[in-house]
Amino acid sequence: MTKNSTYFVSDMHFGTDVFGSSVEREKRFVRWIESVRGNMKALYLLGDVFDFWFEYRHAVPQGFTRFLGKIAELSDEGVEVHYFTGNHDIWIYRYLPHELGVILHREPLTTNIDGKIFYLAHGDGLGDNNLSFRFIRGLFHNRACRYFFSLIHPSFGIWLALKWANHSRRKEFEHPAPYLGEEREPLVMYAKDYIRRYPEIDYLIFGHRHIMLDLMLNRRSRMMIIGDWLKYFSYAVFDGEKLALEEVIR
Ligand SMILES: [Mn+2]
Repeated sequence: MTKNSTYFVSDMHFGTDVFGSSVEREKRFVRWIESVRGNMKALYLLGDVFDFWFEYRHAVPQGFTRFLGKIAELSDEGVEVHYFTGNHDIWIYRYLPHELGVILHREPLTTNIDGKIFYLAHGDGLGDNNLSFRFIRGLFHNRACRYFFSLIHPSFGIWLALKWANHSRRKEFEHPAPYLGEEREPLVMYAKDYIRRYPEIDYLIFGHRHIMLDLMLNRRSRMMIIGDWLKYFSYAVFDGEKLALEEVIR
């Protein structure tokens, strides 16, 4: 079988058990990869793969063995794997690209896949003017903050980070932000504005919002928010002709 499909997936948040066992989600992810790898030519991980990740000079967080192994296997056999940082795993540097052979993206990417123009991004910070979110995002991207965090002993630093991440996960779980509709949802507004400036874009694909949305913006451009692996176990697939938003069955 020729490999002709490109897959997009995001927001697995591996490492958090707030929505059920992370290891179980990882096993399910690996089963899904196995079920589609026969026609997978490229895989785009669109951010928040890990609930928390930090690279110390000579150490990385424990866990994720099945996921990391499967990604390494894919890239070793020639599948192109792209890794976008999200807002939970921005501190990715040399280790994952070097160890797994993934192509790292810190910014949105416009790319041609089988003749169609795709705009790909995690989606955090796009069209969203929430001040406290922007402040925290700025802090996380600050080099000095990262440096000082790296000086804290990992046993304490990772514990602290996971505790905080779990706190925000729990908040999201209890009060999920509802879809605000086409006129008010920040990512939709952002996409509409973006295609006014770049009308050649065929597909805009985002993660981050933990909702499933498939929306025609005009006769040419279509946007998708591809859900997550906490509630939906969803992904998008482009077979060279059509783009579909799907949920994993088992
Ligand atoms: Mn997320």
